[in-house]
Amino acid sequence: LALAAELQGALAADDQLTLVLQPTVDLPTGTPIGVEALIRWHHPRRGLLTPVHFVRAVEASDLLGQFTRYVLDRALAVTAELSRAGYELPISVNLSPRSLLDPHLPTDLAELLRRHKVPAEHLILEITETVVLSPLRITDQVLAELRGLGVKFSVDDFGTGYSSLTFLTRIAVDEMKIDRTFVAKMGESKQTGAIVRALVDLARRLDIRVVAEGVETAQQRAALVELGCHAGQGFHFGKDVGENEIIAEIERLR
Ligand code: G
Ligand code: G
Ligand code: MN
Ligand code: NA
Repeated sequence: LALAAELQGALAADDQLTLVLQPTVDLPTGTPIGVEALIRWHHPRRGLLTPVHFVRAVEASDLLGQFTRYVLDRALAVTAELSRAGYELPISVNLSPRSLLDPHLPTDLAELLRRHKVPAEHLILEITETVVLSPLRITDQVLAELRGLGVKFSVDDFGTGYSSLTFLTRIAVDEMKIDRTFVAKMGESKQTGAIVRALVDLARRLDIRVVAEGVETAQQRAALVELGCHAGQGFHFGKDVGENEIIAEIERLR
């Protein structure tokens, strides 16, 4: 059976598709300021699958809408749970660019936010720059409606595509995430160091939050703080944990 066909069963099964969660922290203090949701598929035969193994197939199938709603539903449930535990932390959800061609997404998302009683500002939609590649009116319409709900937008993996700068003019973005390939090399390569410096500077001039992905060492953290980078995410602070471990993880980081 093709992966996309098996996804139908996984969406119904409820225990096959789960989220792992990774905190985002305030870089100078290390205090948690948010949580990113990442999908995992516990496939009955193939074992644990990460997004690289199946998201492309989902995007090409007619199950993308259902999949996207499933992830949003589950992520908002986590946020509501954190809120009940006393932690008002926004959740970041990765959206497939093609979801922005779905004209029903904004109304369905509004309903999910209501159902989970999560304020729209506590949802950050992470979009990779490839969205820019579909300069369609429908995408702009969906983006505008989502923005109208009050949800936030983040440009993910910033710097790896070729339309980054255009993207920043296309919608009002609230956050830029510097791709972890830059963070990994910033200490060794003068060129990469200059790029990270310029990206942090750009974000600050645009008055948006800048998050460094893949912070693995104290040196990287210190260098990023020095450059004025607001936030970070990475193994230096904590790796991703399961849905029932996230409260303990937030408490550990506080
Ligand atoms: O968790 P992992 O490192 O394997 O994630 C790799 C990438 O997969 C992420 O950077 C993100 O772009 C994508 N991803 C993770 N979760 C989701 C999801 O729920 N939906 C979509 N469309 N992409 C996701
Ligand atoms: O594309 P996106 O940045 O959303 O992908 C998130 C992925 O990055 C997750 O799969 C997560 O496991 C991985 N990740 C998170 N922190 C680190 C890190 O410090 N180093 C590396 N190599 N990967 C990380
Ligand atoms: Mn992401
Ligand atoms: Na990403």
